[in-house]
Amino acid sequence: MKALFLSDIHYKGLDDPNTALLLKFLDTLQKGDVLVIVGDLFDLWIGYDHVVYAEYVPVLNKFYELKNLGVRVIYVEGNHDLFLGPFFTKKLGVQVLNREGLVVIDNKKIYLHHGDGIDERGFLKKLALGFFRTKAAIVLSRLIGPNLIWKVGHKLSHTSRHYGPLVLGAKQRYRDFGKKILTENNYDYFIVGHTHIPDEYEAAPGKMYYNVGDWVRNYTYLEYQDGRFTIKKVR
Ligand SMILES: [Mn+2]
Repeated sequence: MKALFLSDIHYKGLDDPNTALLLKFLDTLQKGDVLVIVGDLFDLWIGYDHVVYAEYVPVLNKFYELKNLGVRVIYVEGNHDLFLGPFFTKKLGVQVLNREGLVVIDNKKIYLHHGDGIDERGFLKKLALGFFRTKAAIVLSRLIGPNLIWKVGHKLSHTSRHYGPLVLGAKQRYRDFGKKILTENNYDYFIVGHTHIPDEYEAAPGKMYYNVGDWVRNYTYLEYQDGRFTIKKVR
């Protein structure tokens, strides 16, 4: 049994150069394996109960295949992919977590967190990030409709796509955050994304912190196999 952890692919649709790479990667999963999306797999997903974005059909079909194959899929909503349920939960059999939550894989207690909200500076940014996860945001997205969301959302996402150097000290603050969660609770692992910077850190004896990285610059993922975690490169 293996578990693969992916984060911040920021998949944009059929013209995305990572399309073949992503589909091939998902094909490596076998019955009994676990796939964990640590958020922002999609560059834009604001979910509706019965409508999906046409550009994502091949990837969604892959999720459907994984369900039928007997792969357990866990999806932590990021700040670019929101309101995945009930399509993902009911139709694709995916366990969806709203930004963070505890899962048990191979008897190990793993706390998953997309990573937004840990190091955001400024009141307005915090307020905006918080708002996106509320019921009011769902109602608003229903009013706006998927066509306009796709058009405007992608424009906004592109302009915010300049992943500059991390705010000074952010790497340490992420580690500190993970360490706090790990030491205050009886968890074994803290796994996060969002910064796009892969990282590995022993927060306390036997308690590990991992940042999964991204497929924008680093092309990394985290693999769990035979009781060991390893950060690997997809290409
Ligand atoms: Mn993110």
